[in-house]
Amino acid sequence: MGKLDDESAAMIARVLRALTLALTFIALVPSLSDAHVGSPDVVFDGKAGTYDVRVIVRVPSVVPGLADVTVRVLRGDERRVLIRPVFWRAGVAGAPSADVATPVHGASKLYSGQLWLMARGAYSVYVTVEGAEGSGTVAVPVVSVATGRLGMSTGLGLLLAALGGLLLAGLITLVYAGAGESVVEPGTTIDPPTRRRARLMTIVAAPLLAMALLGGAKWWQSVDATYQTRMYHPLATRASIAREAGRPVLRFAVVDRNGRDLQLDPLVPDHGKLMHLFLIDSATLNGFAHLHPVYTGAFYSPLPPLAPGTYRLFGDITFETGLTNTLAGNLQLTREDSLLAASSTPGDPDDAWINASGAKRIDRIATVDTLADGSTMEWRSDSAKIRAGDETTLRFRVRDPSGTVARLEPYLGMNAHAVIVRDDGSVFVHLHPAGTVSLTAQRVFALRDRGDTTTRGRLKLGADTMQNAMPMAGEFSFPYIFPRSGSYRIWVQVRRDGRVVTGVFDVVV
Ligand SMILES: [Cu+2]
Repeated sequence: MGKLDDESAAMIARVLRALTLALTFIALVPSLSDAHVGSPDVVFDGKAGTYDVRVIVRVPSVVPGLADVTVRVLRGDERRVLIRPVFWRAGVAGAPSADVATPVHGASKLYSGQLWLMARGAYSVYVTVEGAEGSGTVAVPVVSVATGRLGMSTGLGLLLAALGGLLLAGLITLVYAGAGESVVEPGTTIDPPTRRRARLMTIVAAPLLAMALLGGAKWWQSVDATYQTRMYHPLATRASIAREAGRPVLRFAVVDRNGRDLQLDPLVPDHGKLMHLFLIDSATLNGFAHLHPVYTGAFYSPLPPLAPGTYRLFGDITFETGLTNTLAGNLQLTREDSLLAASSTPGDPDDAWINASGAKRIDRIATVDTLADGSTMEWRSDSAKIRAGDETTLRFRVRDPSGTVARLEPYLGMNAHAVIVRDDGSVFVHLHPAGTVSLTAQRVFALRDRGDTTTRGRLKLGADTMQNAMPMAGEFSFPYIFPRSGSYRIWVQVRRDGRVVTGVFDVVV
């Protein structure tokens, strides 16, 4: 290859400089992360057929992205474990085939695997256990949303820019050589007209290549912009107190950018309620209410008797697609509202509230809280300190005033509910003994698989059959992964003798 003459070299250098600048700019776009009521890991304790399993799904922050799935067989003689991602609209029929989860080296009865979540929306991870007792499958609902954007490190950006520049220089050199050297016999020198032609070709080709490159950059920027508009953003809400016949009524609505009420997509009841709304005093964490508002364009509930102050609101809802969401908001309670609410009656028989400080959790020693009806709730010791990011099992036992383990009545279809909040409000989760998953979302998936939808894709839900009157054990546990370290308060609710009682505990993770 002949030497490039000075003019072409200077031009190529200019193009390269501009190109490096453009590529560096693209590489340096900051990565965004979105604040959410952050407890993204999914933990499920339950049965796959006859096998007891714990399933943990660590969802990716980007879509498409890889979800990490861990399956622990707690009881049963398994031979192998299969995992499969099912998208709500595609159903089992449209889902990719199952992957065999690999046994985790050095651990028994523990399996792991990765699944691609390709689309945004409600997914279910189908876990199948095969073994001596046949085969059993359970669906673990997972919400697939993009909460983040993967950024490129400056180093990698510069390296790619340099490599791209090299490629472009190579291309330009190829054009120059193709129009010049390649048309003359080997060993002979290029005559001036051919050289002029080659130079001309290069001068024409360089801006064309640069334009192709800029076009590529533009395309990528538009892909990125679309991705960002479709990233998960918490829905904006407005909470206020209205008066109805002299009584304070809490109004909670989803609003658009201009502050106008927004109608929600069709919801399905979870444990027979469209919303499970929690009010938590943000200053002291002492005031706590668990309410079930009615929905008529906005959510309404009589205000429970809480002390004046600023409250954080967390409202759990489930959409027909099986997608779950927590609406977050703030509410200022004045002294007058609080006084008027003192004599209010609950809007729903399952509403409950408490105004109490927590019992401090001391490691390795059981922590006991006395409940409103004289019974006690004990947080049973486990061997080690609770660590952020590790799976933990929170075990509780309720004893009646005489000291024997209490029989519980089902509260919202289950023997116990727990709410965990980080003291700054940045983490909120509503737990059941089955974990973080919404049992309604699980049911929605089962019904969709059976084909119980209308022609327009709407779901036909029968009466809620979750409620039953069977007495339940006074011992229960919640599987959970604390997302990060900090101070947390835990409210544990059970029903005894027709009354909902709440235990309050504090823990530092
Ligand atoms: Cu509830």
